[in-house]
Amino acid sequence: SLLAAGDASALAHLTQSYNGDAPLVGIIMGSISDMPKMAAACHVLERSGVPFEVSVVSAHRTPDRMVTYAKQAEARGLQVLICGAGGAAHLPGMTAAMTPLPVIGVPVALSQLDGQDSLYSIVQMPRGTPVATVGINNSTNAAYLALRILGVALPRARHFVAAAHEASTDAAMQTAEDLDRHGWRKY
Ligand code: RP5
Repeated sequence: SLLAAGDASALAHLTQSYNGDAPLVGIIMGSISDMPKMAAACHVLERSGVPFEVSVVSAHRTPDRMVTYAKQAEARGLQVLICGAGGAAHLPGMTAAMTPLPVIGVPVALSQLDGQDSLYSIVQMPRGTPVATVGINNSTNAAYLALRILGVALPRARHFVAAAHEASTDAAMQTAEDLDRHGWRKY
């Protein structure tokens, strides 16, 4: 098990895979307090039908667990990692340093600095060890980016992304029709 002795058993339920098959996407976050912001990624992946797992892994509270997770990720069959962290957000960069898999970072906003600290920590990786960084608290985009990466070789992921984009286009045009009803739209 990836759960180190001493990890709160309350976290155990988070280390599980969804949708039955071996997970292709691994979602990790520095603290259970990140979960409200990371849940959106889980919901997108759940809807896509692409198997994923979610777990709490902290770079400073459980560094050995982070090393184990990152180093075993590829052999365990994961293909993309999503890492959410707040403050001095070193989890995504440290993870990227220990795996060749693509790593997507989600800056989580804490009460200080509005998440700009997390954003800068994650996006400013030195050359050679990139973390694909999405917007502050935007784990939705992290999930869609993971699906786009998987979509290169996985039709199910590609089709889900295309359908989701089509739905967002329909919703935008529906809004435009609302404007038409008022006679406000000129383009
Ligand atoms: C980071 O510290 C976590 O990613 C979280 O965003 C932040 C605060 O953690 P808690 O003190 O709420 O556990 O490592």
